[in-house]
Amino acid sequence: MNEYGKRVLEDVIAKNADQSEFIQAVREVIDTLSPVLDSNPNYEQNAILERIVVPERILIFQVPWVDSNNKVQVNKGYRIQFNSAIGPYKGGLRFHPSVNLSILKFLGFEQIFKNSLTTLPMGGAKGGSNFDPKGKSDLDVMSFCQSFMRELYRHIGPNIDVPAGDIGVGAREIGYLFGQYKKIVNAYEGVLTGKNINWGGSLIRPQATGYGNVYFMNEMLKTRGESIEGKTAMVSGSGNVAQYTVMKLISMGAKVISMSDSSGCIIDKDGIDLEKLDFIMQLKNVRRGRIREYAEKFTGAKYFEKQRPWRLAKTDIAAPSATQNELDLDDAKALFEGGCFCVSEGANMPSTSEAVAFMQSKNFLFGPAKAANAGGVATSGLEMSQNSLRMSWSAEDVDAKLHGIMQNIHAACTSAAERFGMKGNYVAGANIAGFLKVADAMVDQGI
Ligand code: NDP
Ligand code: 2IT
Repeated sequence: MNEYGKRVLEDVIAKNADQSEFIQAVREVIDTLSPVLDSNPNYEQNAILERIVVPERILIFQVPWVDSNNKVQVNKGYRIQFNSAIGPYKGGLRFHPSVNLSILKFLGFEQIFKNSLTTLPMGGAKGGSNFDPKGKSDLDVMSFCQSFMRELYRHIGPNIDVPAGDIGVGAREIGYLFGQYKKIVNAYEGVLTGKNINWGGSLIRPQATGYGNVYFMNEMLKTRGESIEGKTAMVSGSGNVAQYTVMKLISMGAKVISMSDSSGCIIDKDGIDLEKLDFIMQLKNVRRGRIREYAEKFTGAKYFEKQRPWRLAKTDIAAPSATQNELDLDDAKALFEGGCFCVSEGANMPSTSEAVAFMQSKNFLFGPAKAANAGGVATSGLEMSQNSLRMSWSAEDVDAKLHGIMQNIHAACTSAAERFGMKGNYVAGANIAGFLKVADAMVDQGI
């Protein structure tokens, strides 16, 4: 590892010893940047690494709200404004009981490079709360969102910081957050993305992360003369990203055999078709039920409590689309044994470092999250443009732009990896291509 990189990494580890996810994300980036740092002493002279690993601003605030039993509840709210070198802060909000500083810092850090890869002018941010929307009534969720926004509004704005969804934050939550922001600032502006299409959202934004990941996967497969058509595919998760990943995989001719939630997973050897996917979308988006019900409804499918899909069947390709570190070394080994050769990350950092190293050693086509799932935030960027223009583009238009962006990201990763002697390494390619644009902007803008 480059000496400068090593020094900064050691400092990050020493100062954030309890933040394992954040350290995991920083280690991977600094590790792959070695050849860039070797050939550009300018970055060390400008302390670019020291500055890029520290958020420009961290906001932590109290979120008190009254639940439907008239009981006062208190949650913790966060917004990490990580880097604004190439545009206003941009990134999702996650509502999940596991949310803490380490998880939000890893997500915000990765968002810097992901947003840079999209080629759109967006800095990196992430936020959220340890609030758990699961099992809560719409009124409880609204009450929480309103309180969350009562503090957050003063720190965000269409040219300052534009939050969006992530785990536990979908169209419902964005609606309540937007409604409260609008009331407080008395302005109708594009301060959040992922809005409903009827009041300022972009067509294809709900589909974008999943569709984008499949477009990216297809680009990787093309480099080996392969395609999605006829492949068996495994997907994890059953939320926004997973649903539209499955939809696009089906439409491109794959047979998808798995999905999951935080309670367990289903394997359907007959394949999940569009009708079965519609059942899942109703189940998850409307009834907010558990994936277990899928196996009760469709004979031929089996439910595995507290398990992840990777070791339970053979597959050609896989798209982990639930959460971080959900695919470990043993999972990667099982995938390899089963003939899998392509993994594209829909979720953020779903593969452990050991799993990534193993898959790369076996010559997998491995699409890292920063590149593979960038279609979501890219389409958020397109939503921001439409809001600024006071226009809305057709679904075909947005989908074509998304497809083009994913092809460009694939090309940028490929050429950056090649330029620095790591041909075929999409992890290095994504980190380097994402970093260069941000680092050069930081140098240009001074301290
Ligand atoms: P959703 O909340 O819509 O869905 C999350 C899914 O993952 C659910 O099926 C959920 O299960 C499952 N899940 C959540 N946490 C865990 C856990 N700890 N263990 C096992 N399963 C879990 O979120 P999204 O689909 O939006 O997000 C999924 C991933 O994609 C995240 O990593 C997110 O950061 C990433 N991502 C999202 C983007 C977006 O635009 N939404 C863009 C880019 C990346 P359950 O139903 O039980 O809660
Ligand atoms: O991880 C991500 O890229 C997201 N959750 C989407 C962020 C966004 O601003 O659309």
